[in-house]
Amino acid sequence: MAAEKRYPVPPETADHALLSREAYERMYRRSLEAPDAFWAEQAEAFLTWFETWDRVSDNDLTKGQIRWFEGGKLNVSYNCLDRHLDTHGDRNAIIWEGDEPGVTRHITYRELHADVCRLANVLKSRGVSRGDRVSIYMPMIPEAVVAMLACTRIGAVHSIVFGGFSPHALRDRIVDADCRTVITADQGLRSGKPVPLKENVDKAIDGLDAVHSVITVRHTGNPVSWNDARDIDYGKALAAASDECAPEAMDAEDPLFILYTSGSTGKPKGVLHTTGGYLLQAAMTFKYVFDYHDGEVYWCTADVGWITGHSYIVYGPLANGATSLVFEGVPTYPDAGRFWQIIDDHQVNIFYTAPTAIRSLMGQGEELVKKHSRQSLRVLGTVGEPINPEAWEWYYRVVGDERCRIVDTWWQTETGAIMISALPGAIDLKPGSATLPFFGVEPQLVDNEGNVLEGATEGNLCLTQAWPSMMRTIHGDHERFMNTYLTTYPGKYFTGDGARRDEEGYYWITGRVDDVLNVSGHRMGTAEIESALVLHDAVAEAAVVGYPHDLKGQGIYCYVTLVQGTEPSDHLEKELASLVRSEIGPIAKPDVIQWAPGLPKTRSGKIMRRILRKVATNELDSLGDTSTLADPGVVDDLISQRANQ
Ligand code: 6R9
Repeated sequence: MAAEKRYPVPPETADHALLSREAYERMYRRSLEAPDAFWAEQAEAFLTWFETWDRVSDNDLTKGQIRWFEGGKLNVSYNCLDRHLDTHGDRNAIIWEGDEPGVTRHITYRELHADVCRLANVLKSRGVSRGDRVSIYMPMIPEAVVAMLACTRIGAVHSIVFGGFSPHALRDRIVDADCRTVITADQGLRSGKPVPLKENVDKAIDGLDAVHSVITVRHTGNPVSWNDARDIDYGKALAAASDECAPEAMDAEDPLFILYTSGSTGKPKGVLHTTGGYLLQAAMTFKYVFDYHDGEVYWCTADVGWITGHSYIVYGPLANGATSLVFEGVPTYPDAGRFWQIIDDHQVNIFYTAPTAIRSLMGQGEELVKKHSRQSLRVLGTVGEPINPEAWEWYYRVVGDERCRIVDTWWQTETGAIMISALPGAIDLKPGSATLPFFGVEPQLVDNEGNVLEGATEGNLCLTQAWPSMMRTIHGDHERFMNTYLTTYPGKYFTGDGARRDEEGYYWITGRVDDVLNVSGHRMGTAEIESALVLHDAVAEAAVVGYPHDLKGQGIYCYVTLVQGTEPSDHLEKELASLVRSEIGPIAKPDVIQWAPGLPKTRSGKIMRRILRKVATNELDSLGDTSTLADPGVVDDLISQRANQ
């Protein structure tokens, strides 16, 4: 292996940063040696509590019991809004940049607070109260943030569904979480094209009588169908509502939100996060990982439909009183210089995006970047998938002018907050490595039998200690929570990722070791895509694997076996692609559909995905042992079929 590149912390960065190397090491040690004392101090420092907790932690991973700050009372919207009003009520909480360049809005903390109270009152007037679930299906507009915070104000539990999901996927999530209220917009906008959100909601809740209220923001203003008994116009309702609403005092362990994410089997899981621990760790990681200094402008390009949007567009930044930029559009509209234009227009200091965006913009050349100044930038972050060193170097050299620190942040929907990342003033960078664990995080690498691997090595990534923002359960299915995360290696949380650790203890995430794909930073279960494909009458069986894709990180490769007597055709291929689109959404569109006369199976009928992955990547010399196959001839057919396609 070539010598690893290293970018030490420049002395001037270290001088200006919140945490030095020495402070990081001291705090990290304390977080593991005296976790309760450490987290109690942080909880005091970062959050405002109405009442203090009875006990800092009460965890037992073998039972799937995770409790932090129980008995402590607080309110998330109070922490994100009210407590900032005296000192910086007139600071922008949100700078909104619309899909169309030049369309912007600035919303101060005071204004956001007033709208959150108004919407909270509207929700109350519809009978929504503590513990009720509310589905949010919105474009990236400030009202999405208002909707989230209004739920937290009254103790309702939000369940955000990404606006790119299909009506079918939305319906499943509404039903699973038993949401009776939906907050949406008439339409979203992406690259000038409308996204029919209200129409999708109407389809999703058709026949679901339990849904009593659909609150719709007029965003594009285009006509949408309306049901007076159920539909509420957001603008009109807020105009008539009071801007005062006392925050509910929630227990630290009361549910805050449910967010669905894909696993290796079955339907998406409703990951449940609770109030105190989640908010604490979102706030604390935001401040330290991005080295946030009071008054800076911060921009995360994620969507609030993903965990990154929850923790690092809304809760982390607002709990710190920061200005968070919310962007409705896409990186390439009207051209691939849009990000850099926005950074200059709004003088963004901290920028957080995904490797897939970096790779696609890298392909457009340096000119589009260089024509914008980007002088305001100080810290650059990445998240969502491993970043290849070439993309890292480009981000560092071209976007950051070799001046900005890069934080490659590894974490998951389930972890709630960043777990492994550099800290700008404390940790030397190595391109492609997420570097070192955050406070309270004790990573461990284990082999497939669960043996703990020491020193420089590679293995399955586990976390041994519970942390405050850890998911508490899967909504409605605690057993599945245990089986997915806590029983593979008993007593530890298993991440589903593989990782390498080098001599200096730096972590290099190698990607998923289970049947979860990561396509452009979006998580998808192979099983979900397979279930969609087999809904087609012509399909007997389907198996889906990932393969390396230059831009998306991974592409979706589908093997499809047709029922007897059905012939493959381009038409059928299109039908299958559109079936997946309507079942899940455009993000799950197959990249390759290969017709397979049969699938490689063991004698017990288990599909051997290892072989399918090899065929997909054309690594035919290393198919491995095929002797356990029920019918080894299947593999030859797949290989010749692949060559003919
Ligand atoms: C935050 C988020 C989680 C999965 C995770 C891993 C991959 C995320 C990464 C990364 C390498 C990083 N992942 N960040 N891999 N380096 N910096 O993305 O949550 O959507 O739940 O995905 O994403 O495979 O297990 P989520």
